Amino acid sequence: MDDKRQRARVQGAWAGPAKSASRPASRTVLPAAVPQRWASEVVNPDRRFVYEEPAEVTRRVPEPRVIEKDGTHDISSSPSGVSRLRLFPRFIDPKEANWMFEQLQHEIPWSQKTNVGLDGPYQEPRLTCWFGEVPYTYSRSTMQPNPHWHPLLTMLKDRIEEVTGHSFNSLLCNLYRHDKDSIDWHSDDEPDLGKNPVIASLSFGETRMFQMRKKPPPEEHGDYTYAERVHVPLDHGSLLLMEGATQEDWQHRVPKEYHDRRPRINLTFRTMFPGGKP
Ligand SMILES: O=C(O)CCC(=O)C(=O)O
Repeated sequence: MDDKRQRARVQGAWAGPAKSASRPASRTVLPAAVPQRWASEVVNPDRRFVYEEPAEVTRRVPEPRVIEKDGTHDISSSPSGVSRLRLFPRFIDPKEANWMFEQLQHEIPWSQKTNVGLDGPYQEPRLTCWFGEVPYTYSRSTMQPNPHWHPLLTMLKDRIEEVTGHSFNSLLCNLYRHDKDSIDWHSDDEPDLGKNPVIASLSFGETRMFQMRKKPPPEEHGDYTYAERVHVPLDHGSLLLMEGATQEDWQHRVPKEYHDRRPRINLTFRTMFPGGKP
């Protein structure tokens, strides 16, 4: 068990006047099972056991807030600003989404990227493809510029820009081949994305859980045990927008699953400002 929770103990105190101080004990007849040494408490209604919950017990791991409904959801507010999600569960009609998924799966030049971690190089547990005029570096490995947008991707970008009012110049595509493909906790906060980037995330195929956790305050020393959490199931054809301070104040991931999952494609449209945001 977690050390902090193990230390939590039930504690309390006897309230009301002491045995000798108050009125005489009533003549209540005690059930035979009540031991004599408890008698004064049982017969004297002024002496109740008051449960005092220790501070550590009140600190519960919060249940995740599940967001499934269409609309704008402000998930936090801090000196960095409001962290805002906008969910469009049926942004693409399911029938249209079916043929789009097939095209994207077969026509995008997917590959497996090698990142560099503290223990050396490792392959990402998913396939990716980058579109944009500038390179994209994360996890100490760079994706080269690729201006050859597939026409379907250009059409989707235009549709998203029209509906959301935001414009995008780059796209990271992710293909989760099965339940063991995933993306680990991170924020989209690379310097070229500028402050408060808007990320538009469009999903096709199998529903996977998009999980978020709030970055802990300094006194937690990087411990996320009690961090606020948000879960958003991302279905076939759904669009999720992350806006405001979401990347500064939150992390997100798509975890591995323990049951079979069919493939899923996720397109994350962004705007890169290589020389800094104007
Ligand atoms: O697959 C997803 O929904 C999330 C992808 C993601 O976090 C990313 O590309 O940075």
